[in-house]
Amino acid sequence: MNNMKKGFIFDLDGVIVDTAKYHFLAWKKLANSLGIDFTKEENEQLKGVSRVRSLQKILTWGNKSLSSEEFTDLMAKKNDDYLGYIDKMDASEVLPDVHRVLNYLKQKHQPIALGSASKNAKPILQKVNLLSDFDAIVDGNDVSRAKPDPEVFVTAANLLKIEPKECIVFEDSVAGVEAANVAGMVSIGIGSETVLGHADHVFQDFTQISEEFLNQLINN
Ligand code: B16
Ligand code: MG
Repeated sequence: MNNMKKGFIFDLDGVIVDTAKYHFLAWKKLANSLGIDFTKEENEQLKGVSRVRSLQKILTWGNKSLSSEEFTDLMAKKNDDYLGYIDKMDASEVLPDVHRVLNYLKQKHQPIALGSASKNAKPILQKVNLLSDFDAIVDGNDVSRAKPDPEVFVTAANLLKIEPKECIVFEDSVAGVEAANVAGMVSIGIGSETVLGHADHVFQDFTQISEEFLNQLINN
């Protein structure tokens, strides 16, 4: 049976494009300027969480407190630095086999949404030429509660008019997999099994995701 419709929701950073590495570079530079350092492991906690929450975490790690003015200035500084990387992006930065998976789902008439914490999601999709591939886009400008709260994915499901339990989420972050699980959706971790062991399925990247597996998701 191929006439069933599921809601396929994709995270952006670290799933569609490897902007996670740019967030890391920009946060690291900012933290270092404050005399704070953090590890790759700690960086996992910054993935999928909002800009505000990320800076709060970094300040906690460095045992530092700032005035609200300084806090706002630093967030702007980090974003400017990050946008410098984004500006140079083009379609070649779409991660391997993302086009194949999106095209297959489209061919099977499956609704597709973006569910990202990033306030820069739309300009990034535009840069890599994927803006028109999504039936719905929910990003950091549309939600008030950051992952692991499920708001971003539940909002995407509503826009697609698909029940949350009929939705499948592709996520690279600990917080995002947790959000999908809380929403009652099928969670697919993209990355390492060690980090994303709480997902229903984990794949290193989209090259590992077969059409057979996608058919199972559609038909189950
Ligand atoms: P921005 P995702 C998230 O995007 C990133 O993983 C996270 O590292 C970042 O802090 C957050 O977006 C906010 O991004 O500063 O661009 O608004 O993974 O949910 O697509
Ligand atoms: Mg992500």
